[in-house]
Amino acid sequence: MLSIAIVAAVEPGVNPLGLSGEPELIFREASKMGYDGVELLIKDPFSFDVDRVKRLAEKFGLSIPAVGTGPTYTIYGLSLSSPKKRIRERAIERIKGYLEIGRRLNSPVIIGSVKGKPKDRRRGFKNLKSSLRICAEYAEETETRILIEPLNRYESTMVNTLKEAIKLKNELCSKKVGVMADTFHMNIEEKSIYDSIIEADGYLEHIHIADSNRLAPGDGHLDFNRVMIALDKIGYCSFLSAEILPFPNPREAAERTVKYIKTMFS
Ligand code: LER
Ligand code: MN
Repeated sequence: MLSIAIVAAVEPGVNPLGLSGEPELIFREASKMGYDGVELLIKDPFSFDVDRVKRLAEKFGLSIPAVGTGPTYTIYGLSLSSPKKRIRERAIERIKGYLEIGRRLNSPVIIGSVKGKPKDRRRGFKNLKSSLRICAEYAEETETRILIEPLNRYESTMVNTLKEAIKLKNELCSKKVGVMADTFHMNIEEKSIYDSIIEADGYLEHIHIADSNRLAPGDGHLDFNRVMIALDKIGYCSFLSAEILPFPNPREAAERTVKYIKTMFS
């Protein structure tokens, strides 16, 4: 059975692809709209009020299917592939902070933008791999999970396709590392979104959904019917998490998404 979540930021100063604002309001609205979960995009893993969102998730009967780490790179400029050792160390420290949150919420931690965009790709990839080994060890110690998310080439030069994510996952040889997808990035990088989903059979643990232009599903030219058929073929039964531009406004985009996707569930 598929579930649907909306990405949300509850700290000030985060530009979310989804909802943003006061946590109680977000959880209340998401449950009223018919969502099953709220995926948290977190800016500061060290000051984040985990107990509060845990209480709210319980109060409104919602899951927290994943924790996003993007601001580590997009706000603080830290990446796991940086040529500078100190930058990588700081990025790793933050990811450990996110994994602590993941442990308390029982949610996997997404490794997306924090993979970075180093000029020297070969060296960057070596650095990324050694940083991820440290993160994976910490995930093993804390019984948490890391999900590698391929992004489009304009946002990261490290891991752009599902195939690359699966290869990296296998090379890391850790039971605590998995793979996720994002239909917006796939539309730019994959030969076929639908075939790539089928080829990722047995690997996909989480999915971000947005249309071709990152608007709400249905507002672009992706064929979500075919996405659903491909997901059904591989028996995917986890979350579809809407990571969408807040247009025409955050609430309307979130409402349109849940309505559109739920008609497909049936
Ligand atoms: C950024 O475009 C994105 O898709 C995020 O999920 C990655 O951190
Ligand atoms: Mn994403």
